[in-house]
Amino acid sequence: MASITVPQTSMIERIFSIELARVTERAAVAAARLRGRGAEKKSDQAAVDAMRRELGKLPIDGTVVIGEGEMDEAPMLFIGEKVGSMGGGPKVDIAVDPLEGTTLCAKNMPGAIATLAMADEGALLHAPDIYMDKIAIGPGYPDGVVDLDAPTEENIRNLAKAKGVPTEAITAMVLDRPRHADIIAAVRKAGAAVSLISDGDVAGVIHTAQPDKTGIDIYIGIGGAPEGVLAAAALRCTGGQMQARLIIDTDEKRERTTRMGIKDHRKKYQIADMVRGDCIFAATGVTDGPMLAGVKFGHAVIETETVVMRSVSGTVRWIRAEHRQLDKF
Ligand code: VTB
Repeated sequence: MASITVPQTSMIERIFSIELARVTERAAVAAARLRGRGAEKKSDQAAVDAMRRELGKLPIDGTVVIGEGEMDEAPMLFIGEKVGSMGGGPKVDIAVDPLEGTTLCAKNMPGAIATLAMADEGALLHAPDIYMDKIAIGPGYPDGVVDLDAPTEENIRNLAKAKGVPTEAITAMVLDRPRHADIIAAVRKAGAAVSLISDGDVAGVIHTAQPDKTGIDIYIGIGGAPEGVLAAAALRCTGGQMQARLIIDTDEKRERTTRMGIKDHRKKYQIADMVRGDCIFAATGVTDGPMLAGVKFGHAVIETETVVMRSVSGTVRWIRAEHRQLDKF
């Protein structure tokens, strides 16, 4: 009988996709216990603790490259921290945002998630915790249909043309910040609609991957650079286009960026520059949102909803889990 040889790395990677769901599930449940209590720091800490504990159980030799901050400012899941139980296990880069949308969680508003991405060692952009200019669209468009450096109105018109719809049928998602006043005005001037979010631009970018479900065609604006790398990992799995550039406007940020090993401070990143190789992305809902349901605490069951994506196959799995050993959470 012919034997089937499964390449070891892809086998390991397949197994990890469900393992990563466990990690984000635990972080989401820990944060969700503190939903709506106005406790941003506490809920973030609970998610960090849970995520770190679960990552510690994985047979990996992992390094946090996107984390809670630099070593001196974050006691846990800091950039450079080693995670995983195995010295001899696969060497991987880990990007985490244990609670993306701390304010959303504190106010029990839609869209808080627990999220992480994993890729081969050296594959993820080591982004400093500064702002990043971002533009993203979903799959199925010719390369370059929108451009980070093109005027917003032009991007909207080109996207509408490529989609075969009038600009009135396009919706752009934008973080609701005063710094985006010009972008918002330009989107509306082009005839398109703006969907504003108060936080959570990892999910914001991912919305563009499923425009029929979310109603979002394009994501535009300035958000966190770490969130940008996580979003790029998701789009690497679903397909789609994203361009980004770090915003380095002080000497201090210049120094931090250089310390992260980034030489070209003006580089316009494409997805493949932020995630150089295959990756797995996972996210679990903390509060109810358009993408993921939040954690539900029942009498005997805790329910979670998680999405896990693999770039190797492009598979996107939606995992609704019922957890019964409540003492473990
Ligand atoms: C975004 C968003 C985050 O920060 O990256 C945003 O995804 C950008 O920073 O959820 P400002 O809040 O300073 O505009 C968050 O809102 C919070 O980390």
